[in-house]
Amino acid sequence: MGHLVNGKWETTSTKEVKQDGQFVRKPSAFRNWVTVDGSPGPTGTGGFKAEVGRYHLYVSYACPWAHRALIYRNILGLEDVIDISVVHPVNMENGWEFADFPGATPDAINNARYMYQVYTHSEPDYSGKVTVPVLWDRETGRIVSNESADIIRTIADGFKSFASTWQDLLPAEKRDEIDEINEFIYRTINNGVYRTGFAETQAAYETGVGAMFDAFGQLDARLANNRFLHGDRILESDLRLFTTMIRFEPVYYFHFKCNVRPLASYPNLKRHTRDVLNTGDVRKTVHLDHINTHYYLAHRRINPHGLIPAGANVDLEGPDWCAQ
Ligand SMILES: N[C@@H](CCC(=O)N[C@@H](CS)C(=O)NCC(=O)O)C(=O)O
Repeated sequence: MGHLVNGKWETTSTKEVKQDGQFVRKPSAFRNWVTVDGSPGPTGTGGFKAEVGRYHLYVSYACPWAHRALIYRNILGLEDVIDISVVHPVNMENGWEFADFPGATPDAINNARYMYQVYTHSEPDYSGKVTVPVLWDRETGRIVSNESADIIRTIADGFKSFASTWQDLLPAEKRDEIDEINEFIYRTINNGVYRTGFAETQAAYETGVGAMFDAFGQLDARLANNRFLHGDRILESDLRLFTTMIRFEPVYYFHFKCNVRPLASYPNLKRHTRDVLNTGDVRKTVHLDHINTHYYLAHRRINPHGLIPAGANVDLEGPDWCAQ
């Protein structure tokens, strides 16, 4: 995976592994918000007023961070308000590409071949990583945000009046609790799977995998008496947990060596993942073919021959994963 340097694509990978072998994710570069009246959000500049048909999401169906944005668009009923372009699941030396694959699309806005060209359309001398999701503004021809944690909040807040099935996924009285558990889940699970899978020393791997399975134990206990993380209603942290957990059996357990225990041995966590999958149309946002193709074919450093293991073809339509 390459990156941009002063608007030029370089195929050498950005080093995200520290000397002690730990994977550390770089922060996102575009941090603006779409708001009801175009006033600035918690970070960034203003000027992005919520309007129907003005904003566009660039996503990969494989990516757990982009998946957050897709779930929000789906669960809040914003499919006719924010349209999407979907990249090919395998990002190699040229990064994410718009190319033929079932469910992938051309770039509907910039007609780019590569995602890095979308970034340079917005900022011609951009330096840094080229990631998805990206929230794009047609009117200014700029990237609003490439940070999924912000994108989901801006979608829920800014577009409330256009959402056909809006629900409060971040109630004010739960916000501190949600921020706290989000941080814990990000560190140990959402990013924890990458920390474990991309570790380059035994010690870094063991730190990552240990923290992750500790967290699974804690969440499984928390979910013993609660359907969702904060009670009987699905909220933001449930959706953020879900995008990692739905990839756990097919991918992370084997590919990222997260195999201390199978998901099925955490009955409440497994049930939670199944419940979220069967909430509304969330199931429609899960594309296992993109997920398996991406992880097993793009990460050649850890899977040099690009083979997809047989067990990755989890039957999400089977009794194990259907509403019970
Ligand atoms: N903090 C970002 C992370 C996004 C991210 O890392 N996306 C991955 C795909 S799963 C990506 O595009 N990686 C390409 C690269 O690192 O070059 C977010 O949550 O939006």
